[in-house]
Amino acid sequence: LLDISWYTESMREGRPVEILDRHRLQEQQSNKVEVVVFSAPSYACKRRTTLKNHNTLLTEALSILAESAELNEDEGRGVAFRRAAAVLKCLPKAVSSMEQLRGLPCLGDHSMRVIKDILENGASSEAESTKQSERFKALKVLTGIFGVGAKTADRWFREGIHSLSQLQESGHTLNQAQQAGLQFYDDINLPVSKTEADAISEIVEKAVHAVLPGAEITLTGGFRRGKLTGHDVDFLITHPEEGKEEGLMPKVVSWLESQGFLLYQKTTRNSYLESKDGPGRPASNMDRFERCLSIFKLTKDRCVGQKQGTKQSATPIESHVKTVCSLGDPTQAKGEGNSESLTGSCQKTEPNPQSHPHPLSQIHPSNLTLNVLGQEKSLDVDQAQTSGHKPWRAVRVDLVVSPVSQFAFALLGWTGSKLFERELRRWAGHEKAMSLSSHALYDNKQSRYLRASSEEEIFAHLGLEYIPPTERNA
Ligand code: DCT
Ligand code: MG
Repeated sequence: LLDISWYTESMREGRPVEILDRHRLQEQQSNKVEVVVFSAPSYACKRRTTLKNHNTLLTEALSILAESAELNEDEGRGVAFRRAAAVLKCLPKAVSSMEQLRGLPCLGDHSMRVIKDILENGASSEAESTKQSERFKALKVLTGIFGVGAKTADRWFREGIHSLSQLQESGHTLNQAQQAGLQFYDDINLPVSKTEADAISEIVEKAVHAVLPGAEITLTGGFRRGKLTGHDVDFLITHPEEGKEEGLMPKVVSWLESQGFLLYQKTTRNSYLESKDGPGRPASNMDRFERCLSIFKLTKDRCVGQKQGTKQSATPIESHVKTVCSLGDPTQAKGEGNSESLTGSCQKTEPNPQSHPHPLSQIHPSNLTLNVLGQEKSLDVDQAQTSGHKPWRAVRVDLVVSPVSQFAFALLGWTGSKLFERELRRWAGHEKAMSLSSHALYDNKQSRYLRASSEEEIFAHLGLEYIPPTERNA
């Protein structure tokens, strides 16, 4: 077999392929082990990456290092580790020797060292010590708060804040998102299941169709790629008639609010104008649609009922409304703005007054304030975390509205994975002199926008073979 240190040394000096091939030939001639050498295109958007990963030990270690780099705001290093992990994710088999990797792109010295450590010792000492480090652990806890990014977490960490309780004791003023993030911390850090995503889909569909019949809703993000869990649920909304989608988000949001489905929401208006913004800012496109970052209140019976196939007598929407109603006293919410519409909708849609008392009636009274649609500030984390008993959970939901003319770009952009998207844009820019965003594709050579009404057309414009969503899990 090959001498690994000789091999990595050669790799580092950038002269290995020919020599190695000759070496391998000699091996084969002398009837030694035949080595499967992997190869793959260097752009992740040219690879088919399903959820079947044969190298989880390697990719998990590299992902920890990527995460750590990202938490330290070292984007370059983060991307390098993400690329290394991604190339291993698409391999048809588990890697068993360093030699098999020599045909693969995206594996730098550092990633190679990590892989070698795992192949030789069963684990990466660097990934392990990163996981154990006080800084990494604290930054993970702090960025687990919705609305807290790496920068804020780092500032707090340097002030000696390493935990949620230290944050609460610190007296820092939190913005609304962060307050909600803290209040629903446990739920938000609990993976969302596909069943729960489907239940949310039903609610979103109901809301959208109530305010704009004919509008179309698509589940995007990880769930569209076939993932069974996610950290949130992402939706893209459009209407087949251009312009009909304008002003849709505020209406959807107030419908959802009136039904008691929102614990928190922040809507940002569409700020993309083709003529004005042009193709020049493709990387900063993610927040330029009409977009709503929200936290949904999902009653558990909706999902339990679906899972066990024992559908409740009430429709899902009705049973949710019932739950909200069973909180009873609307004066609880007085002065918080949403109580009136909440009560009103309850009275209208209460489906079955004879039904069993809802389990919510057993909940501790202090939790009732949670019903006030995220406006209530009195709860602390401990109180919010009586989640064992509460019959609902908080779920992060992202809603995006796109005009139908941009829909294909938005769909491609919001399906992910993040690395797949990054690589698509890199391919477009570096190989095709085009700028791809979630709004449009601009051809710099022809100085014009390339239209598309499907993802397939965009891949074709980019000169790429079409990769379906389930194979974009890079
Ligand atoms: N996206 C992107 N660049 C970003 C953020 C998001 O390209 N900076 C795209 C890719 C995925 C999609 O938006 C949804 O984002 P997430 O929900 O963060 O990703 P996900 O793949 O859905 O992950 P999860 O399953 O954990 O929700
Ligand atoms: Mg998602």
